Amino acid sequence: AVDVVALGESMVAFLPTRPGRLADVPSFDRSIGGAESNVACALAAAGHSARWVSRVGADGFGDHLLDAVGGWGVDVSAVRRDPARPTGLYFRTAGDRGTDAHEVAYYRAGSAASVMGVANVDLDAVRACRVLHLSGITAALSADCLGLLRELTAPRPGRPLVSFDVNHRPGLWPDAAGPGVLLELARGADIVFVGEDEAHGVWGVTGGPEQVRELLPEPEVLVVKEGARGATLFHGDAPGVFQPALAVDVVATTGAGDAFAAGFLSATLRGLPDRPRLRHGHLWAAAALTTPGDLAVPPARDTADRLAAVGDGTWG
Ligand code: KDG
Repeated sequence: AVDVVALGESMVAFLPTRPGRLADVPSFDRSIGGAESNVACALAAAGHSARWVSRVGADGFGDHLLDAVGGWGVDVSAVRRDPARPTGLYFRTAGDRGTDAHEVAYYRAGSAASVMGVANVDLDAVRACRVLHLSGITAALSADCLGLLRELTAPRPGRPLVSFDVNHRPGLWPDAAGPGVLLELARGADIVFVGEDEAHGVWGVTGGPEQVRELLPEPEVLVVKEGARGATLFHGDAPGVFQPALAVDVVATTGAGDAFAAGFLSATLRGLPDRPRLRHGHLWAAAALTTPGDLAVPPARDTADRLAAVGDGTWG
């Protein structure tokens, strides 16, 4: 069994060569994106064994995704090629400072990954891991994709630890089902990541992290991310543990949540206690926040361990 399996759609991403509206940007640089493969790539770069499970088209963009994700050291042998459907793409714009409001244009409806389901995914390859990482993006892609997530989050003897990043993407949901479905899936997971703002937007939670925990008491571990401020971890019945984030000069926020999840899961795989798990999440997120693309090489393990061990005064 590998340490981690991440299942979800990845896309060839086109990042703007200059700030501006989608209507005006003249050229884009090719990159890759995909919340779940971002997590797999970061974990593989840090020395964990990681497998990405998905579908891509039998096209050049599919070749590129396999090369690029495989190039991070991730096992892509369970990714299936679809001769009839294309690889998904997306284009992103940036504001003047890179971090300002940006537009995202997806070209992924009817993509190879959008037809993933229990019938065409190698479930043994998905389950043969210590941690299975999923996200709410997949739930929005199609009824088959949602069925697959329901199957993977259902209770089952010997199930790997299921990690679920809510990742609510309002533009992807074809109807009003998102909030209920995301809550149901999160309740079936062992480790859940959700932004405080996200919980406000999707579930109408009005209070802080404690209110999110009240709505989601089931997962053994719930991490409520409070943006640049920090994150609160709830573990079992214990009160929440708040850990401030690092103050960094943000270059691009895309992929920071994935990096946080990867850092947290790395520490989880290593059996580290809760506060270092949060600190590794923040350290890996800091690397992604200061990098333009969706993906960043995580800090080296000894460096991260040293930084995670410094006193509360420095962190807080
Ligand atoms: O978390 C980053 C992702 O949002 C990005 O890589 C693209 O997977 C993506 C999506 O569906 O938005």
